[in-house]
Amino acid sequence: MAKDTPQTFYLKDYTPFGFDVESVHLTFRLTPETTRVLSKIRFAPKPDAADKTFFLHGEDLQLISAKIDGETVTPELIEGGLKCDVPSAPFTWEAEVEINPAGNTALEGLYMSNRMYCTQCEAEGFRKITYYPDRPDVMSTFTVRIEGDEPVMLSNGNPAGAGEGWAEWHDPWPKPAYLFALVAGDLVNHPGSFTTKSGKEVELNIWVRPGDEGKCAFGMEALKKSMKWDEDVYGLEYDLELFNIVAVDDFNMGAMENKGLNIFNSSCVLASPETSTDANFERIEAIIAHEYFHNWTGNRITCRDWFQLCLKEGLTVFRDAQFTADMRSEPVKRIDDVITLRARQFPEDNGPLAHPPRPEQFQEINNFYTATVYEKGAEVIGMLKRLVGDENYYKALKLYFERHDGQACTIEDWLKVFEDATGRDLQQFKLWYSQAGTPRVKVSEDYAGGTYTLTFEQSTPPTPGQPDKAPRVIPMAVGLLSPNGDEVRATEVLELTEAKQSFTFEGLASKPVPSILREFSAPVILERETTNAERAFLLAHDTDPFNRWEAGNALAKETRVAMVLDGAAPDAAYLDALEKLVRDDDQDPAFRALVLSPPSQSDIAQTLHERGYTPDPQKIYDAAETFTQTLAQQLETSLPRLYAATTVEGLYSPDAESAGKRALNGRILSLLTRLDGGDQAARQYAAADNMTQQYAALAALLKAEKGEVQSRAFFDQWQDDRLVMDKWFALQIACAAPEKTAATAKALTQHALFDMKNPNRFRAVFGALAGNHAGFHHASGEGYQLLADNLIALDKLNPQTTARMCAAFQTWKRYDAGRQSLIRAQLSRIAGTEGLSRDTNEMVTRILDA
Ligand code: 0A1
Ligand code: ZN
Repeated sequence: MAKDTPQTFYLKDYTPFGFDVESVHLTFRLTPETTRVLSKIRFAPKPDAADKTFFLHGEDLQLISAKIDGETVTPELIEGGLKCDVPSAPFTWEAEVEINPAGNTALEGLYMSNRMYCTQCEAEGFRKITYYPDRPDVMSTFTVRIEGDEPVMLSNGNPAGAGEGWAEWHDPWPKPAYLFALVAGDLVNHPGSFTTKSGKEVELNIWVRPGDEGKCAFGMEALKKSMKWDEDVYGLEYDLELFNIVAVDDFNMGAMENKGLNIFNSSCVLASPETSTDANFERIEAIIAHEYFHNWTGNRITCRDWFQLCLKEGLTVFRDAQFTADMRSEPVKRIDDVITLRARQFPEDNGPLAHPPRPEQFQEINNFYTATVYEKGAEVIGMLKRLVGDENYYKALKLYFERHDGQACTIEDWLKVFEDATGRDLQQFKLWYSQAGTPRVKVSEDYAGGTYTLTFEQSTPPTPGQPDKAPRVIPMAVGLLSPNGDEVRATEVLELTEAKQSFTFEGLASKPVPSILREFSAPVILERETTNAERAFLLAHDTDPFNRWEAGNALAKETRVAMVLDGAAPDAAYLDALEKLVRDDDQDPAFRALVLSPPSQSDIAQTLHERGYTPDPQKIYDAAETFTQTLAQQLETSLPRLYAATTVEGLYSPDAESAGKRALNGRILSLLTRLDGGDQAARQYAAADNMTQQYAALAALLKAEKGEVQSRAFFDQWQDDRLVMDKWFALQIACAAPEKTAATAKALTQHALFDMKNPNRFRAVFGALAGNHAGFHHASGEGYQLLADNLIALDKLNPQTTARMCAAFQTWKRYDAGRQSLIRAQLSRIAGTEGLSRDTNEMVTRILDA
C-alpha cells in the first residue's frame, strides 16, 4: 500500500473470521535479539462462513517454518500477514517465527524494558509475536511454555508446571489475543491473598524490579479493595487461582488488563509516601481498580471489533469512577472528572479530531484510545443509569453478564440488554454512540403567576464528516432554590428529546433560582444568560455540591474573560465569595481546594474562542497572574493562620481526608509564596517528609523563580528514581514563565537523564510543554518547533506515543493567523517526513484537515 493512500477500516465492513480457534499452544525460546516463537493452533472451518480465506495477521516476523497437520506448507506472505490453502476439515497449524524483542522500541508485541521481557498486545500487538487471527472476536484457550534463563517467567492464567529453564501456564478462559501476556526477568514479588465471596483462595502478587519491593503495599490494598467492591456492588467474583500485576518502566499507556497478568506502567502502581504525591496515590488506586474490573467488563465479555472499544472502556471507566466515589468523596470525584472531561475530551470533541464514542472508521486503532472513547463513553453510561434509575441499571447489568459471558459483543448487544431489562426504547439514546460533538443546550426561563418555565434548545456544531446532528436524549437534572436559599424543588431529571422543549413547575411563591445540570448529568455545554450575583448565590447556597463548585468555576471564568477582554480588575464580589469560602472551616477542605483552583488557561482560551474572540495566550496568562496576586493580597492577613490550620502533622497517610487537607494547604502555600518571597515554601521544602509536601513547596518556589537551590537538592536526592525524576523534568517546564518555557524544555532534552525511548520521560517533558499554555503558544513559535522536532525524532522509535502527543496541536484553529501559520508549518513538516508512521500520519492529516 502506497504511503499516501493508507488503508481505512470501516465498521460497516465487519465480517466474522471463517474459522474457530479451538486451542492455542505457544512456546517461547527467549533471547533478547532472536527469540523463537513456536505456535500450534487448532483451527476448525465454520461451515456457514461467508469468507473462507485463511488469513493470519503478522508484522515484523521472520517465518522459519509452517506446517499444516505436520506437513510443511509454503504460505503466501502478504502485506500485514499471510494466506494459505487449508483443509476443509479441522486442522493443526504450526509455525515457527523469529522476533527481536531488544530491537522493539515501539513497545508493542514482545519487547524489553530494563532487561525484562514483557508484552503489550492491545490493540494489534499480538501479530508482532506470531501469525494469528489478531482480532478480538476470535477467542481461544491458551497454553504457554516459556524457555529461558530468567528467574521469573509468567503468562496468563494458572501455573501448569515449571522446572530449570522453563515454565508453563494454562489459561482456561477463552480470550482474544490482545489479552495475551508474557513477562520474564529478574523480579521480586509483594504477595497477598484474597478469599472470594464463594470461599475460593486467590493468590495475589505485585512483581517489581529488586529495590522496588517497598512501593507495593498500597497497590496490593487497592487490589483487594477492588476485588471486594466488585463482589459487593456488581456481584462479580474473580475466576482464576492467581492474579499477577507486573510493573514495567517502559510502557506506552497506563496499564493493561491481560487476563490474570496485568501489566502496569510503573508510574501507575509503585507508591510510597516519600516518592508519590496524594494525586499519584489516588490515580494508582483508580487504575488498579480499572484493570481489575476489566476482568469482567472487557475480558469475560469482550468487544466484537475495535469500533466497539467503548463497550469495555466506557463501562470500565464508569465502574472505576463509582469505586473511587465510594472509597473517597463522591462530589469531589465528580468535580475532578468534569475538570478532566473539559480539559481533555471537550477540545477533542470540538476540534479536528472529533469522533463518536463508537467511531465508524479508522486507519490506526491505537489513535482511538481517546478521551472520547474512555471518558465520554463513561458519561454515556452515567446518562443511561440516570435515565433508567439505579435499580434498573443493576438489573440490566446482571442480564448483560448472564447473557453475554464468554462473548465478543457490540453496542447493540449492550443497549438491547437495557431495553429488555427495562422495556425502554433506546433508539434515540443510541445517537450518543454515533454522533460526535458536544451538544450546546441553551436555557431560557419565564415566571408568571406562580408558574416557572424552563425552555431548553439543543444543537450540536458540525464535526468532521457529520455536518448535521439529530436531537439527542439529554437527562437534565434540575433543582430549584428560593431566593432565601431553601430548596423548593428537589432534583428532578428532565428528559430532553427534542430540539426545543419546555418544562413547567407550578405553585411557586416567587421566582426561583434554578440549579441546572446538577451533578453534570450530561456531557453538554450549558448556555444561559445569568448574572454574577446569581452565580455567587449558587456558590453559597446550592444544595448540589457539583453545581456549587460549578457556580464558582463560572465566576472564575467570567472574571478572567472580563480581565482579558476589557482589562477589567478581578471581580470584587467573586474575591469576597472566595475569601468567605476559604475561611469556612465547615466546608470540606478538598472542596475548598477545588474552588480555589483556577480554571485552566486553555479553558479560558476555548471559552473566548466559543464566544467569537481570538484568544491571546499571553493576555490570558497575565490575567491569571493578576488574579492570583490580587487574591493573595486580599487574603494576606489570614493566609498564615490558614496555612497553619491546614498543615497535616504526623505520620503521612494517603487517605482522602488528609489528602484534601493537603490540597488546600498547597493552594494556600502557593498564594503565600506570592507575598513572602518563598520563605514558607523553603521551610516546608526543608521539613517535608513526604512527596506531596516536597512537591508543592518546589512548585511554589519554581513558579516564583526562587527554587534553584531546592531544584538542585531535589535532583541530588532523587536522581536514581526514574518516577521522581519525571516529576523534576515536568515541574520545571510547567512552572516556567511563558518566554522561558521552550528554552527550559529544550535544555532538559539535553540533560543526561533525558531518554527519548522512555515514554514517561518523553511525556514528562513534552506533556508539560504542551500543558504550559502561554509557554507552548508563545508568539516566537519555539514551543511548536521544539515539539515538532522531537515528534519527528520519536516517530522512528515509537509511533504510538508520537501520534498521541500530536494532539497538542489539535486546538490550533482557536488562535490568531500568525500562530496558525506557525503551527501549520510544523504540522506540514511532520506530515512530509520521509517514512512517517501510519499512526502519526493519520493524526497530523486529521489535524491539518480542520
Ligand atoms: N486497555 C487498557 C489501555 C491500553 C490500551 C492500549 C494499549 O496499547 C495500545 C495499552 C493499554 C486500559 O484501558 O487500561
Ligand atoms: Zn480500560
